[in-house]
Amino acid sequence: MKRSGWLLALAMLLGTGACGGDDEAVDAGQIDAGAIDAAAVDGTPPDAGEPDAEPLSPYYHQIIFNEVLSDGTTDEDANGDGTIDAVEDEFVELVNISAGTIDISGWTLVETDWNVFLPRHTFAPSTQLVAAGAAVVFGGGDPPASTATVLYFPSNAQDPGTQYGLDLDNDGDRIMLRDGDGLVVDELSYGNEGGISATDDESMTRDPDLTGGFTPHTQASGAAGAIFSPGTRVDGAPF
Ligand SMILES: [Ca+2]
Ligand SMILES: [Ca+2]
Ligand SMILES: [Ca+2]
Ligand SMILES: [Ca+2]
Repeated sequence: MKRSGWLLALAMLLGTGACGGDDEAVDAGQIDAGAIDAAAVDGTPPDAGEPDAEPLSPYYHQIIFNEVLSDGTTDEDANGDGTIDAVEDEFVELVNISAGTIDISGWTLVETDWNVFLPRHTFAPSTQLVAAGAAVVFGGGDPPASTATVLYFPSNAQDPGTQYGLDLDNDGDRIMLRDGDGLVVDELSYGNEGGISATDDESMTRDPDLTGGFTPHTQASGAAGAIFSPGTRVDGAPF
């Protein structure tokens, strides 16, 4: 098969031409060829879209998704940088629910409806998440400074194809946290990817924090009308 045909076939396999439907509609020409070539070399199969199809990390569910804002077009500024931005204010909030500090250096966040091979964020060397600590990754912008227990990051993939930040589609997506070996630590599907319902104008959060199922943030116990709580519990208390 000619290279152009091979790329087209792979693009179709990845569903890259059919993603979006909201503000993150993309052009198939933005597929990261380097990432695809690397994936082909190491034999990583295209994602089958089945939650349990991938091997699990020894850290499976020791760090979990606790809150996700896929709709960056809310009436508030999630990352606190003074600008409400559909891409930059999206976020995922991860919490270490194990008993000890976990080194998350080289771990990645991946969304799977566009390009499973292209991490939206890779945690830098020497990144340690303490027990009960949170790590919040925003789509971009200028997040708050990290503290001893809450780490804040803008998504950092250094590639033109990552212009959509975390690329959390409003109508549905499947996101994964992978360890340094690429093994699944936690995953979350919402909206048209199955799993929990997608929400507009507010985040999806566990109620109660850490242990409960996901619900729209304003409906979580203690929210008091808050539409999200990146880096804190629903009621604003620290983890
Ligand atoms: Ca979005
Ligand atoms: Ca902002
Ligand atoms: Ca996506
Ligand atoms: Ca929260």
